[in-house]
Amino acid sequence: MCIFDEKYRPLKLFPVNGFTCSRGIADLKRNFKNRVESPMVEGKEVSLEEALDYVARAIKGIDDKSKILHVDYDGNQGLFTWYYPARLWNVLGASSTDYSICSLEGHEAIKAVYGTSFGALPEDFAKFKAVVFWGSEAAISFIHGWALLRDKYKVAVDVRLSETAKRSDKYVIVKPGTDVFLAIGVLKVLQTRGAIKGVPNLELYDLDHLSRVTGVPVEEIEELADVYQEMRPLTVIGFALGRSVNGGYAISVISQIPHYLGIDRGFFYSNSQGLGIDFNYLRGLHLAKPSKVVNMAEVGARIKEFKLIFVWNANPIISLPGGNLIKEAVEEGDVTLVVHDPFWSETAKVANVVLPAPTFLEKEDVVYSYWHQYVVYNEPILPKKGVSEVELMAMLARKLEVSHPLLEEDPWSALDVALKGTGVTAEELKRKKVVKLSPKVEYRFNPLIPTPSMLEVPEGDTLVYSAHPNYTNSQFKEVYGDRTAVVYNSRYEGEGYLVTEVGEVKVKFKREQGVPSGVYFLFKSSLKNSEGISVNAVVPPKRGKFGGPVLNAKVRVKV
Ligand SMILES: Nc1nc2c(c(=O)[nH]1)N[C@H]1C(S)=C(S)[C@@H](COP(=O)(O)OP(=O)(O)OC[C@H]3O[C@@H](n4cnc5c(=O)[nH]c(N)nc54)[C@H](O)[C@@H]3O)O[C@H]1N2
Ligand SMILES: Nc1nc2c(c(=O)[nH]1)N[C@H]1C(S)=C(S)[C@@H](COP(=O)(O)OP(=O)(O)OC[C@H]3O[C@@H](n4cnc5c(=O)[nH]c(N)nc54)[C@H](O)[C@@H]3O)O[C@H]1N2
Ligand SMILES: [Mo]
Repeated sequence: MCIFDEKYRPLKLFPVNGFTCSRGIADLKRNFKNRVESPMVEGKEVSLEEALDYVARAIKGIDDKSKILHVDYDGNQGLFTWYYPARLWNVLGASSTDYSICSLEGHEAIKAVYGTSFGALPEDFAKFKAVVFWGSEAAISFIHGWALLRDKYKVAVDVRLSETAKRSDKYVIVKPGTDVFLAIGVLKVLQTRGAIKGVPNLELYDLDHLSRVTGVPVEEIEELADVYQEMRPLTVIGFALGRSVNGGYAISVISQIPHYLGIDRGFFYSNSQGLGIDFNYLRGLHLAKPSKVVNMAEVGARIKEFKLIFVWNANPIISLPGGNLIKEAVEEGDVTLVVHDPFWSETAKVANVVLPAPTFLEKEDVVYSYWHQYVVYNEPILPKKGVSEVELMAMLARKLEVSHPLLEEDPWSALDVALKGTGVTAEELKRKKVVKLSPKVEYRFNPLIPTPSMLEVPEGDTLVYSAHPNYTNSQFKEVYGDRTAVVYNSRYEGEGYLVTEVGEVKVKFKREQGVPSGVYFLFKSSLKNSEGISVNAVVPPKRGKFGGPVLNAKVRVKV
């Protein structure tokens, strides 16, 4: 392994600057563990031909193709791994998810204000004196951004004493789901001081009331306003916020603070949708659309609508609300589950058919970022195991005897078209291996301050999550161990249950300083309990105002 470690190093290029996280470091080691070595059908090793025949038969047997659902997410952010393969399913007229699980709520909320969710670029980070990490565990989840911001004055707004809060100059602890009220409080203080003007609806809110709802003393709201007024910080808006109650409105209001203060590109959420990469073209949506689109919070709850689920690049039994319902439907024989994964994920373990996928170290791909404008040509450095997503979908198309212009256009040609709006070509990327996109971003401004009747006042106990340094969601247990769910909180120790209106799940509770009363915190890398059931089994299929799943569920505890 040392040879690889010496030879393959993180790019020295800005803004990655030659270092990586504990997962990047472990990738070469992980590559040889827990791999799906051969295609499997109903627990038996078979040839790829046999497995594909089985899948093709199952697909042909379903007349109404909307009863086929493909579930794919971001296990690997390659354009050929994740996006392009959706073409086959769109050509077939299968159902798709809405790709909402991670960040849709925030994207839509910011777009409602600015027409784009594109914010500060790494190059912009340098010009700020200060930064507010709002619902962002950047010290863990965003280490390259964190490193660039090392010398800035830092403020964290979180529901608990996060790593980021501990390592910041100042922190504000807010009650879960009340960030929108805090952000309105900041605007109200600034407007009262005359530092900003023209913000609508602020007269509908009273500062003492905002303080009570958020649990943040009035002086602290004023101090946060001081930071905004005096230091004109960058605001890093965390994805976790979008999955909280009132999450979309919280993000839209937070994103408006820099605008009212006249801070240019003063927020960063995720720049992926403003880079100019035409993801819809890669997925073939210009010529073929899914027959039905299902919100990712509802896949479990709506499982009865489907006969076959095809999963790649995702681990939905663990990561989606009601993932346990997918598992139960497979076990009862109501649904055929096909999984394409390099590793024996929890979802692969219960599948009827498992197909081995190469890792990113073993295949050609093109990788982009949610943050910077570099696109990287990913070349294989290890012998390939299994069959790539692109190959797999082409083979399946042949077995199914479907042809369509979308399937005839090879991935590189499709990429070339998809990059049209970015200022680079696929040929240039292949030649230079790393290219910098030049996104054209246009901003407009539509003020969006919700009135009190548009908001929920959260009450009771709330589940919250965060990224763990050693895992990417459910990945990397091969290297860092398979941990089970521990719920950090202020009151309980030992075994017990999390209870919601959709059920209960057994977990371990652990008292932890820095987790306020009413907050139940888990690492999203260990959602699975000792019985193999994900905490998502009790997360109801609830959607936010902008369509994203609300994962920060209201819970009761039973011990
Ligand atoms: N309750 C709760 N649920 C959550 C969250 C939370 O905070 N709380 N977080 C949410 C978030 S932010 C996200 S992004 C989602 C993530 O949800 P998922 O995308 O389901 O998460 P991962 O655990 O990363 O699973 C990715 C799978 O892809 C596989 N994979 C890796 N590389 C490749 C490849 O090249 N090809 C193929 N075919 N497969 C590959 C991995 O082995 C793994 O099994 O989970 C969400 N779920
Ligand atoms: N090491 C590592 N890095 C990762 C990942 C990983 O799994 N591991 N996952 C990647 C992915 S898929 C994503 S989406 C990003 C996510 O990265 P972030 O956007 O940083 O989101 P989270 O890590 O989910 O949580 C951020 C913080 O939000 C806090 N929080 C929860 N609810 C609320 C609330 O209602 N209000 C406020 N103010 N704070 C709240 C949590 O306590 C936590 O400290 O990270 C990416 N980076
Ligand atoms: Mo995510």
